[in-house]
Amino acid sequence: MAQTQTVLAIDVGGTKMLAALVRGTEIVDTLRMPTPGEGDPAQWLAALFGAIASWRGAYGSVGAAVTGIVDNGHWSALNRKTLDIPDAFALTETIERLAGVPVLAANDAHAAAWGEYAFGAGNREDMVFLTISTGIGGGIVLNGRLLGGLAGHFGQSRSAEWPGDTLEDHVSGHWIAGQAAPHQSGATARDVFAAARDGHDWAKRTIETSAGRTALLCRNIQLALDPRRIVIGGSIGLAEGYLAAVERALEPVPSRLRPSLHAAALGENAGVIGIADLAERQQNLRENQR
Ligand code: BMX
Repeated sequence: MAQTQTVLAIDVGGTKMLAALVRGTEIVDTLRMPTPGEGDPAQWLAALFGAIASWRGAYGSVGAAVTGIVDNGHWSALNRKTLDIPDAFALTETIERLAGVPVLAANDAHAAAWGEYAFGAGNREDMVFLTISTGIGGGIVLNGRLLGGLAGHFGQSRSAEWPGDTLEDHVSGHWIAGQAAPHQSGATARDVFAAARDGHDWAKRTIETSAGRTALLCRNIQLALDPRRIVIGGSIGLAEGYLAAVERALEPVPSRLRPSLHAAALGENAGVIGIADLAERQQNLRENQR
């Protein structure tokens, strides 16, 4: 087994970008910055690599976990309200030019699913990962294999309840913040959780509504895939009280149909740890094929 290499892992979400030097499951160094609201992916990536220029030479490959769909190294948005990415952006080619080492790119929730499966709350059993964050992302690991492409993009689900919108438009961080507008202008999702803690009914109702819709999604995932576990992550999914609210909404469900929910053990590091492992596996495969 090749010696554990240091991988540069980046996680580009709708709200923040995280860069980490990862060795196995050890996070050697990290840097966080907001995902710029304007410009294009080339500018966002140049800004991130500029901020970690001092790490050059410390890593042998890059793993990129990104919100949106990644097809053959090209990056596109499924929901431009989560992050406005132009169609088929040349992601791996751009990062290889910036980093000068091989790159593996995958969807952020897929990467986090692998991280939780291999090293976290997934316990290396058939599992589904759900990130409730700026959007709703998901990853599926069945029989030890991470499904790719559109698999797990539960946030894009449609309903006659809101024609033209997606499920995440009525559950996730953007929606929660939007519900605060009549009560607290400019509030973020984090402010809504604080208002709920302070006893404001409008905030508690907002969180209960979001959690109830997440509970319904989990019930449908259970019927579709019957995973041993559903692991919940993301800034909303891991916010204080959210998972408990989802569990409360599931209490009336008969036990055989009720999903087994677990909080993501790796927290916000699930994506970087997962993509680092996937990138290292690909690097080892390349070296063994030489
Ligand atoms: C959206 C979609 C998914 C992503 C999910 C969570 C875009 C840009 N993203 O459903 O690919 O996994 O949001 O994204 O279409 P996050 O930014 O909240 O992590």
